[in-house]
Amino acid sequence: MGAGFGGLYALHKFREQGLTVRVFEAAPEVGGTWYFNRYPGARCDVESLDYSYSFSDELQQEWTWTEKYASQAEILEYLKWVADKLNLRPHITFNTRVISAHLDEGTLRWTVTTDTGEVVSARFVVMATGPLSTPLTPDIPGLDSFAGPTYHTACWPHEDVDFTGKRVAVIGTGSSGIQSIPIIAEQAAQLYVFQRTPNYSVPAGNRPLTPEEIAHAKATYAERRRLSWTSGGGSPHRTHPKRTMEVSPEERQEAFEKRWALGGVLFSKTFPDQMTDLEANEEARRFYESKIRAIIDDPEVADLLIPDDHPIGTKRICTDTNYFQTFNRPNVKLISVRKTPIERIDETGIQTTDAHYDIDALVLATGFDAMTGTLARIDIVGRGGRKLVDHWANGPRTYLGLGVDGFPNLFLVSGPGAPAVLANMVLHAEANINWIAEAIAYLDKLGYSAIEPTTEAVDGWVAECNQRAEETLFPRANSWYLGANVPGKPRVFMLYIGGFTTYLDICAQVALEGYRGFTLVPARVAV
Ligand code: N01
Repeated sequence: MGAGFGGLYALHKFREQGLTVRVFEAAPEVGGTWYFNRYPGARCDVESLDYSYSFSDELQQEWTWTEKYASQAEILEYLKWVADKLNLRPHITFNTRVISAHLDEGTLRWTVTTDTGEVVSARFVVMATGPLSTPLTPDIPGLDSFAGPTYHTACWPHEDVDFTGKRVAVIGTGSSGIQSIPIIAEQAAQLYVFQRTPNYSVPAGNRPLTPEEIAHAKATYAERRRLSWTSGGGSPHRTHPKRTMEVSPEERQEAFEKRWALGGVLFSKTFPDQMTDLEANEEARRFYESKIRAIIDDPEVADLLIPDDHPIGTKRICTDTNYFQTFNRPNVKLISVRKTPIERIDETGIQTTDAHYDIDALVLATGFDAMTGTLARIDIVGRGGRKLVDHWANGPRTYLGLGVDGFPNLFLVSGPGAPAVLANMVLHAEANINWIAEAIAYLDKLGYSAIEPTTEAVDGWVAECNQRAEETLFPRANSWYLGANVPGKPRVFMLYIGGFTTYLDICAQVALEGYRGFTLVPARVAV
């Protein structure tokens, strides 16, 4: 399911292996998250040279990225190009959403039903549905009564939206809000930014790639990829070799400056202890604060924009272009929803506890029901008629982020319990799919019909993920990593935080030991 980075590679890989593959995609085009998230300013926060398929040298030699951080439009073009080049489209059914997947315990096959009424039977089901693919609309009274257009960043219209001369409100200041606000501010007559929690954001330092940089990268791609595959986060950059307080203040400052110049989210990995030691984190936070205060003219606005409720990096650091400068513009007003909460939305605008803001258009940059939201909206039923949503009622439970007990032959790509968004998502998807492909080949070679993690293995992995998270500062933030952005969602850290390369080693070792922690069902006793 899904024709984004994960689904496209899965289709290619499985087909190469001689399997019969069908891909269902809700959108009319490939791209997944990069098809839907086309809001103004949308671009990736991982460098384009790294955020691209590594499995084919031909692809990485032929495609040429134009900017350090690729725009949504360029990434979408890339994925369309890959789909055409690898002739993937004939196997993808577009405009089709899977509504259910039910296990037949007798045959251990899955019956998959779509919203177009198609029913298919599959031995394996691979959920490449993405961790951030179900947009979250806030439960604000009166939202539907607003008379003007309302846009969600994650399902932006495909025709141009022009805010010229308009009074616009943006609710939400996560990555999507922080990227779109500067562009909307350039167009709008008046922009109101409704911020609940201030976020850390580091300037991208985006720029065109020079022909020399591109030539060098292409000549040394193998090494760049090797560094990425053996890193903590799937990119070729390494943290400083020493801990934060082991170095002199001058060396520390220099290291932070260097990371700042690199731009964006990797600032949270300047030193190896930054996300585990509060004193180290505070050094990074202070450096950050001095940089941001220097950008913002009004110290009171700066006070509102600088987070004081969570350590830096415990929510994904945003990657922006001119975000903080935007608040120096005369046509931009920041409203702290913490100080003056939104009471309701009416026909003409937004009513807070102290004012009414008249607007012509409303932008919701309010995020996603992440990691589990999309899976929960598909009726997935495993052994004994048990629904995945019930199985996960207290939070998602997987083994290696790849499999679920009671759901044989159902695989997840970048699922809960994997590093997923804590790593470069393209390499992460490749790694998961390579593992799944090898597992299927192993089953077929040795005459097994199915693979399913044991409950014991799942319990162990959930405990491992929790323990790893507890050793870090991450649980101190009310982030979507913990489901904290969705009212009523169990507060569970949903990612494996032990590092990309460590995770890959564990997955490889499990396979090497004959799929330790999985039950393999011999074909003849599949009853
Ligand atoms: O969503 P978010 P996002 N009233 O959940 C606010 C990836 N991504 O779409 O923090 C008022 O981060 C909410 O406030 P609070 C990336 O992994 C990557 O921006 O809950 N405000 C928050 O400010 C990222 O982390 C890229 O208090 C409300 C905002 O809405 C992830 O996607 C670009 C509210 C939601 O922020 C999600 O990012 C974009 C309410 N009722 C996304 N409800 C790049 O690669 C919610 N909010 C650069």
